[in-house]
Parts: sequence; C-alpha cells; structure tokens
Amino acid sequence: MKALSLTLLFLLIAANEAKVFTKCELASRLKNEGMDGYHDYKLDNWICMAYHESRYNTRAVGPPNSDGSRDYGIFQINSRWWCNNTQGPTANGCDTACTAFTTDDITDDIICAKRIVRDPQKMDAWVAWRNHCKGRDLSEWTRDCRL
Ligand SMILES: *[C@@H]1O[C@H](CO)[C@@H](O)[C@H](O)[C@H]1NC(C)=O
Ligand SMILES: [Ca+2]
Repeated sequence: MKALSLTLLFLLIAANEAKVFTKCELASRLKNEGMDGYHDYKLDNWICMAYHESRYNTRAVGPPNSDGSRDYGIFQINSRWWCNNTQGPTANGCDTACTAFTTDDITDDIICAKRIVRDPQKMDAWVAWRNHCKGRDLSEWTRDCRL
C-alpha cells in the first residue's frame, strides 16, 4: 500500500509539472540538436513557431481541429498525420503515440519536427509559423540568447 501511494503521489506530481521552456533555453536545446539551419530554416524560425504554437509549453494539447484531429506538445504535432492518439485515422508518420509529445523530454518532438519539415510543405505545415513568422525578420527571437 505504501508503495502504491508513493507511486500515485509521484504520478500526481508528474502530471502537474508542465515544463514550459524559456525562449533561450529552447533556443539552446534546438541549436544543440542541429536545428539551426535544418532544411534551411534558421533557429529563429523554430523559436518563433514554437512560441506561436504552444508558448513553449511541453504539455500543450490543442482543441479539436475541423477534421477531429488534435495537436500535441511544444510543436503542436498533429494526430491526423504524425502521431497516434487512438481516436481517429492517422498516417502516424512519426510512428509515435501523441502522448509522447506532451512530456517534458522533447527529444522525440524534435525528431518528429525534423521529419515534418522534410516533407514538401516544409515549415508551412505549421499554420502559426505561416501566419506569424514566415517571411519576417525573425532575428529578435534569438538575439538576446547566449548560444
Ligand atoms: C494506433 O494505436 C492503436 C492502439 O495502440 C493501434 O491499435 C493502431 O493500430 C495504431 N494506429 C497506427 C496507424 O499506428
Ligand atoms: Ca516527449
């Protein structure tokens, strides 16, 4: 019983611990993962996209899209095409459970984002990037970070 209650306590704590990156913390992590210039997108594109998609919140789950799919995690990865939330048809292009994209370890999110940007749509896959970042001067997004 003691072990069980400790487990439950841990789960409750874990569930409440939504990791929200700071801008520069995320910039540093993505740079280390080779995303600065990945498929010709400089780092500031990724930072601007993540801000407008999730506000850097690793636990973000979007409301249902018009096709019933949802978007998961810091990069708001879509369940119709890239991950499996077991709630509808999915191409599951990243071969990952959508819940994996709402943990505070963003390693798998990064791997999937790289996969997404290798598709012909490239970063246009992210509506928030298209609406808020595409074609703009994005240098301010990383200017005050020590990278
Ligand atoms: C999605 O997950 C469910 C439950 O594990 C599984 O039955 C289904 O085959 C998966 N779909 C795809 C496309 O991976
Ligand atoms: Ca994850």
